[in-house]
Amino acid sequence: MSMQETKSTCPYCGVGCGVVIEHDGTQITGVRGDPDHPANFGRLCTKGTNLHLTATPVVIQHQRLREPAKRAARGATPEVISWEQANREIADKLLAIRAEHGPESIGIYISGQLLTEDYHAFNKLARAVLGTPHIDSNSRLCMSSAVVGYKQALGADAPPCSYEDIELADCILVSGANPAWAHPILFRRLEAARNGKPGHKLIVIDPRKTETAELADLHLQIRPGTDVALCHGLLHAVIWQGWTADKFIAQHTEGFDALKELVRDWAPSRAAQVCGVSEADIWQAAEWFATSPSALSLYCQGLNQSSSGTAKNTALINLHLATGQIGKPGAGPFSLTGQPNAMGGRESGGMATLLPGHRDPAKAEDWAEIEALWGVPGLPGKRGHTAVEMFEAAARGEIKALWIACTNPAQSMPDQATVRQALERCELVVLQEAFAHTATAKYADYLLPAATWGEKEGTVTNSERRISRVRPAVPAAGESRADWRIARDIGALVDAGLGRAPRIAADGAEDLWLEHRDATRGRDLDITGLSWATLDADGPQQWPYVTGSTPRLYTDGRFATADGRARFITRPYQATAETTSPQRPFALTTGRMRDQWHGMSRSGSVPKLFAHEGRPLVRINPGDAAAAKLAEGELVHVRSSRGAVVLPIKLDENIAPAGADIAMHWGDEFIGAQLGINAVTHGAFCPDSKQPELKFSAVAIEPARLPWRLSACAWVAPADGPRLREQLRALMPRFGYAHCLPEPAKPGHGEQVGWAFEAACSEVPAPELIAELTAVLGLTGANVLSYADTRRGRLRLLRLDSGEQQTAPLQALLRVGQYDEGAWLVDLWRERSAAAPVGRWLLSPGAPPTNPGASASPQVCNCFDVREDVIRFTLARCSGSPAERLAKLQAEKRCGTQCGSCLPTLRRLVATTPEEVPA
Ligand SMILES: Nc1nc2c(c(=O)[nH]1)N[C@H]1C(S)=C(S)[C@@H](COP(=O)(O)OP(=O)(O)OC[C@H]3O[C@@H](n4cnc5c(=O)[nH]c(N)nc54)[C@H](O)[C@@H]3O)O[C@H]1N2
Ligand SMILES: Nc1nc2c(c(=O)[nH]1)N[C@H]1C(S)=C(S)[C@@H](COP(=O)(O)OP(=O)(O)OC[C@H]3O[C@@H](n4cnc5c(=O)[nH]c(N)nc54)[C@H](O)[C@@H]3O)O[C@H]1N2
Ligand code: SF4
Ligand SMILES: [Mo]
Repeated sequence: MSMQETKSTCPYCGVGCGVVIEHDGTQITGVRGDPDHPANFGRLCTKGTNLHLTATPVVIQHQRLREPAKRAARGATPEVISWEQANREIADKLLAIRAEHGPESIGIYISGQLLTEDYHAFNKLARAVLGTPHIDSNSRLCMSSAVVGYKQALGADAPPCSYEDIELADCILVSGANPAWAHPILFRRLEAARNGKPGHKLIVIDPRKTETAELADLHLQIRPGTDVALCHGLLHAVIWQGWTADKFIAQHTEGFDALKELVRDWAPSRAAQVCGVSEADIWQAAEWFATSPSALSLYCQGLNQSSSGTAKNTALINLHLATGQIGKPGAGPFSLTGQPNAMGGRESGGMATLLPGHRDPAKAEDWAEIEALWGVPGLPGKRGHTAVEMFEAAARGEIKALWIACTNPAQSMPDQATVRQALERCELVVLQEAFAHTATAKYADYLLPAATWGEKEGTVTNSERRISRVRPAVPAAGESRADWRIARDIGALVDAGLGRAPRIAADGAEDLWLEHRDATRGRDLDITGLSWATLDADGPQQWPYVTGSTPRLYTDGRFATADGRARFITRPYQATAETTSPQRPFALTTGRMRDQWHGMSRSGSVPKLFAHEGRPLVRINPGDAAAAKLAEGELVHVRSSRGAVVLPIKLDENIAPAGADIAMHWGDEFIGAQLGINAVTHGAFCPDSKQPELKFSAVAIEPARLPWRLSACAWVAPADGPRLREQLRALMPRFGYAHCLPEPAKPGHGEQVGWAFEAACSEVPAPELIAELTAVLGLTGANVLSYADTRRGRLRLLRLDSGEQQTAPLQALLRVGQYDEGAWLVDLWRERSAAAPVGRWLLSPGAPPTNPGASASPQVCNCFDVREDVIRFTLARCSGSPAERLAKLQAEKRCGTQCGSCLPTLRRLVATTPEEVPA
């Protein structure tokens, strides 16, 4: 078939980049940035650039969920069933549970990665069809503090800014966000904007020294959780210096006097002490923010995921209001959205604390309006359980049925012990998923295959309120169906069972969107002037859209409150829900890796995305490690009062003393720890937003004492990869520590995929385990080299690649030993270095004096596979200013010239690699 192109959006982050999908009508073959899309103008980050690799035939066949399936009993292997059977049985079970325990025994848990049309269908399914108020979304873990912050201060949940404000701002304050990794295309825009603007100021507030902080003129490395104290200190400085916008305050705001009263006690000296930063830095930040012609703030989970998440948001908005840095080009409080359509979920009201069109379930008149719009009387009339509350209610046995779509709560929710208990206790767990192997899938009674990126039709809204069309390029994989359709079809059977006409009548994405559009009439997000045809013809548009797109809100100083005045919110600083103690002295934060997405169901299907810092680790400050006598690479228990994970230690200067950091991505798909990283975190949440404090847990970090190490690795043909992965993964729970990760293919070795299984245990692994691994790796027969020292528990089984003996690398290996004994073989395998030169070491204890695999230097540029050692070597010969040296490096090695995700690292390497002056 001929090549075709379809415009859509990237399914990862809330930047909402436009993509052009290249395909032949049946298979996706490539992807590139959409040059016409105003979010990215053709650029994509590493994750977006590799999207087509998540839709290859091998991934579709082995990693997608393609057919409806049912478990006869918990723990049993799911059996494929027809859609008809699945829909009928699920509807019957929901009806039975509803009849016996009432509608409130059903909970729906959905996702900011659904399209607006899916959200709308699920909202009706919950509130109109099933009659339960309990519908919430993973946006509760993500954006709810931002939502409530905006509503309290400005009157509506509406980010007032546009991406172009990044180019227009004179001062940018990034707080609790690491856009260099989490919103890379916006960070590219920020970098470019700074280049063109002498005197531009960038302030970063983050307890970690991130790649975002590296670019900053001023990094306030605060103690985690102290943002409110810092903002109060900044405001105190602003007032003291007379930098307040008095006319603006008088004309357009309410409540400044009460706030002034509160921040009087927050002199920068006191804030500096509480936050652990210098007083001078607070004065400096206040000056830049208040006196720059325009100041923009960008913020994300460092503020939102907190037991005072709303107060952190409003304290920052207070600064904007007090200085008049809002409603004008280049200024305003700009909440970065996490997921691609968290905004759409907020607009369509698919959450426990929201109703369609930014309405409020606490208001009877808002319910009445929705009843009229939907033509359904008797909607639940109250707010339902939010995410943490919903799983707690299920764990208590109050919620009997959970229908989960497009999210992986057994990985991403805090306090996994409670979440797992909830999933186990429910009578019915329905999971609607695009990928087959998520942590939650193990608990599902019914698995419903969802169509996903490249296959779905609808709309999404990005961080700047911009609505884009999502378009299908290829047919849905296998039997998978659009999310809205699955909800609608089961909803229709429930309605029939209750003897009434279907309450979700829409047939198709556009129909659903039109219903959603109606709910916005006369509201702050009114899009009644926008049509599907306009979106198709004119491209993405920003709401509100009555007569046209709206790039910026509140330009006339009128806010979305009843009286048009913004509110200063007066909230005292409060410490985190948990605090560190001598028993648990480390403040653990969790966040994102640059090249992976959440539970990695999609991004983890691309081996090359593991090349950048893709290992499970806990990072701590080298000083703390020395004091606790912990060495790099040592396995430790990271333990909170709720649970523990075992991980290798990484010493990292960028982590403050008494801090610790683990990427949020590690769950039981990739590491052996059954409950994953969120075994450790807790469900304490902000009282206003109900968003849990995922950014702070008090933990102990102690040696794990697992001296026996085992590595099992093999390169295989792509079609054999999934089998190998599944067999290795199945063995992970049998070790004290284990991970199983794909190894990016090496140039010149074709399409082979590698899987590396590394594990540790307290005693010599049992012979049965060794026998199982030997079989999984096929390490039997005449061509296997073996060495065993049973007395010392050492074992090596090796097979070389076929071909030229002198150059053949290791194809597969199994090694057992204490600690690092024989670990060099894994480097040799990974780098595909010739084994012959170290031949005599292969089967004897110890390591060769120089290990041909050990030179492996970390990958920096993912697009062109350029490594750190090559970059340093090249830079040593590049002269000139930092910018000139970077340009020369890029001209020679091309690193950082495509997606640009590695630019922050390249700049650091330029700064730390001196030019070698010829002798
Ligand atoms: N590569 C990648 N990008 C993503 C995602 C992904 O999975 N991978 N997910 C997307 C989603 S859903 C989201 S929500 C966003 C999240 O985007 P971000 O919020 O930018 O990312 P995080 O790494 O979660 O956290 C940001 C920073 O908060 C800091 N922090 C921790 N505690 C505090 C504190 O008390 N105060 C302050 N000021 N800072 C603190 C952390 O050190 C961290 O650097 O990323 C989106 N983009
Ligand atoms: N410790 C810790 N935990 C965190 C966070 C943190 O910073 N630290 N961050 C929190 C935040 S901000 C977020 S947003 C959450 C994210 O947490 P999750 O929502 O659990 O993350 P994902 O892995 O993106 O889950 C989305 C699932 O939907 C599936 N999917 C993809 N496309 C489709 C589709 O079209 N239809 C359907 N039905 N399924 C699809 C994917 O395979 C994937 O399993 O994690 C939260 N958890
Ligand atoms: S910044 Fe990257 S992950 Fe986010 S939408 Fe753009 S390409 Fe996708
Ligand atoms: Mo998120």
